[in-house]
Amino acid sequence: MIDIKSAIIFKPNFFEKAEDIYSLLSSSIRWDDSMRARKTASFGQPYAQSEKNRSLDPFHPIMQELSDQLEPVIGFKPNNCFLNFYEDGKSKMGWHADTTHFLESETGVAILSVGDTRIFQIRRKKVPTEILNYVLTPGSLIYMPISIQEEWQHAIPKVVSERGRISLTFRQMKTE
Ligand SMILES: O=C(O)CCC(=O)C(=O)O
Repeated sequence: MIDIKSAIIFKPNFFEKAEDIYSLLSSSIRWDDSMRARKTASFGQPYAQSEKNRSLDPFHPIMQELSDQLEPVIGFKPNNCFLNFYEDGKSKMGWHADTTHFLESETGVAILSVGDTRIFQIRRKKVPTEILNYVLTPGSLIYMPISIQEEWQHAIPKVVSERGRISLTFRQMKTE
């Protein structure tokens, strides 16, 4: 069984200028608003099945800068940056585990936060009352290795807030 607390990397103050990055991304990205729960955007190597047949924009310079900062901490070079824009506290992400077969082995997902603070919850699939809470303040990093996805789910619940949050999620997708 995986020791979840040591598998996860959590750094509340990982990067600077989170407020500037939030302003830049919220105003300058072409957001996909086809989903009700939140807006999304994807850069680099295609991420979702629906993106496989089109080429995405390369990383914005700020994504590249953050990716370079992540590399020594997570041990691999991300090639996709998938953004989630939660415009206010009603916007959320439900319980799920990530699909891992399209990720390079021995990698995972690194999540950087800008904007308003949200709680990141992780629960054991077999014991859903066993929940860990991580407070994702602006400038924070949380990293989940692939290995936890089989036994654990995660979610971003609704909160009471008028303010928005953007997560920048970095992955290394298989390229063939
Ligand atoms: O926005 C977040 O922090 C959650 C991202 C997430 O759950 C995911 O990428 O699987």
